[in-house]
Amino acid sequence: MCKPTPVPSLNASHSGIPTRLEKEAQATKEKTYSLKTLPDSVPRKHPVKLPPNTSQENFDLAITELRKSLVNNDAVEINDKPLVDGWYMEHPNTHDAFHIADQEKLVCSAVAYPSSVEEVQEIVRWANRYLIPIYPISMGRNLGYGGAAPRVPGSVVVDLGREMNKVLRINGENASCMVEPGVSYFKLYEEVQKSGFPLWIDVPDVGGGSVLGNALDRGVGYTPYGDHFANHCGMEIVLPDGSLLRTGMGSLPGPNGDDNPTWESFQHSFGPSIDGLFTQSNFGIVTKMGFWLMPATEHQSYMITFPEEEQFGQIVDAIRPLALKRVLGNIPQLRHAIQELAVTGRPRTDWYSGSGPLPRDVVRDSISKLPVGNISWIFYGTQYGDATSITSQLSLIKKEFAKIAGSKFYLPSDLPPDHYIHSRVEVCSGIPSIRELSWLNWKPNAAHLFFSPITPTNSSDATKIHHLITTLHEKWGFDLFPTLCIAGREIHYITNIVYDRSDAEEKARARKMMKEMIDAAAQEGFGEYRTHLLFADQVAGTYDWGGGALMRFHEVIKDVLDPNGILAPGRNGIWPRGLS
Ligand code: EUG
Repeated sequence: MCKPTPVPSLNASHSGIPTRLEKEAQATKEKTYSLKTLPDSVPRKHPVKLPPNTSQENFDLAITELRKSLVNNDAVEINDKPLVDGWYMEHPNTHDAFHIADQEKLVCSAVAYPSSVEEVQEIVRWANRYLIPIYPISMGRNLGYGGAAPRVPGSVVVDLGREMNKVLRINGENASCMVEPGVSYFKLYEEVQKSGFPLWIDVPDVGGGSVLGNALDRGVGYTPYGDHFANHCGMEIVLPDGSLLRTGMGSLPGPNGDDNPTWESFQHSFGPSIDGLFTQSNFGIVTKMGFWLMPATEHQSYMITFPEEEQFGQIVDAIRPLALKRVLGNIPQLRHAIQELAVTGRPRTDWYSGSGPLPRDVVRDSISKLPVGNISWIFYGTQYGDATSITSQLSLIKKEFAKIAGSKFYLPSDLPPDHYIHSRVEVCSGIPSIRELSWLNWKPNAAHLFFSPITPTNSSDATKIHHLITTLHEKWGFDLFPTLCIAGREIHYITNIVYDRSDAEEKARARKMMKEMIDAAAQEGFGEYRTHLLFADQVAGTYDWGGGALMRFHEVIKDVLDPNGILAPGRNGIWPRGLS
């Protein structure tokens, strides 16, 4: 394939790469492109996808009016050009870059770029006048869960991030910040460094996402502040009627018209706590959000390997008490050996030329040649605090895991400089990275889809869901890439399904496997914490205790706040009256 263009820098674009990672990003992109067989774009099969029940004439009228009400000349773009999947750092806002269905299935009709909260309000009022569904995105990097794509094809995507991307303030004393939707982890990190305050941000596995958007989807990271929603403080929201709301202490006006001085200090206000209503929902557009930052500290990452596949339950049971007692410093990850192969960035054909899933003996032979040797599971943890407490924590942790036969403990200094653990050191101390993208070289034109059930932290439940997922991966012919984020009481069991975007048959198989996993898991009482747009209805349908009491509650709120059903209809399975 052709040589890829330079990766946009953070100086030039809100969604770009910081200077410190420019070389690595370019090399990663070039490697991925070297495996690409798909052209950058193909001619569109269909004309512009219009919003539902909207004639071309009304659409043109509506767009003309929208253009007039927004200040920037290029504030509205019609989605009529060829669709370009791009690359992680140049992701599209026109469709799902990781299209698990046809590339043209989930497309918007147009993209609007508001440059202020007032313009967001204008857009919402406009949508109500023309009954055109709008779909807000912060950065649109929700890859594996639908990217920037709207649930209802033909919606107008409201790309908040391009123009609204400021870190509004960083408070060094309060250890907090207030951000707009277009602030990525990369950007917040740079801004905190510039501020000079000794503070950390918390980052997920890859750093290109929106801090605000990730928290609204209830994403996680890997410092002690890893629960992103739990560490938010204060929101500003444009409601579906165009009115503006501030939650928490932001609802109490500050002196002289200033923002309330405790907005980023206390999460609640007086009366019900409503912030959660704006996560994984379609009840409002969040335009500002506060976050707590962690005081920088000493830290020590480590890795523990386990030789046997069957030790899985034992590992889970060893983690639980350590996590419950908060001996473990962060939400650790437990990964399967096959990830150790994938995260090297080498394609699967380097290890195996067959078509089905990698046979276990091939994984064993391959992993045996890597520095960790013949192992089945790898645990990545990090401890925090002063050197003395880290030492005492580590001795407790080592003692517990040493009870598992054949386990081995490593510090980063025990492993070669190109080992993945060094990227874990960064992620677990709040430095955003792109190393995790290496997985995307596993197959040509690779994309991924997450299956993300929650299980209690105990060996019998965790083993049950692990077997269910393993069996269905074998049945449908996919390599199993489990990454488990293990807390004291629950596990986010993240399954990374990697597929070739050029292969319609493989994509259909991945969709069928996903459907079957969702149903089979629900029958055993397991549900997903988050899912791709295309599976939202099915997942929402599994949370049906009491004859669907929860969804009825969501729908009552939806219809009161958004009687015209213009805001992200169908998001997380919540449909407005008359559209389900
Ligand atoms: C990961 C973790 C997630 C998620 C998607 C991916 C990690 C991948 C804990 O949540 O939703 C390595």
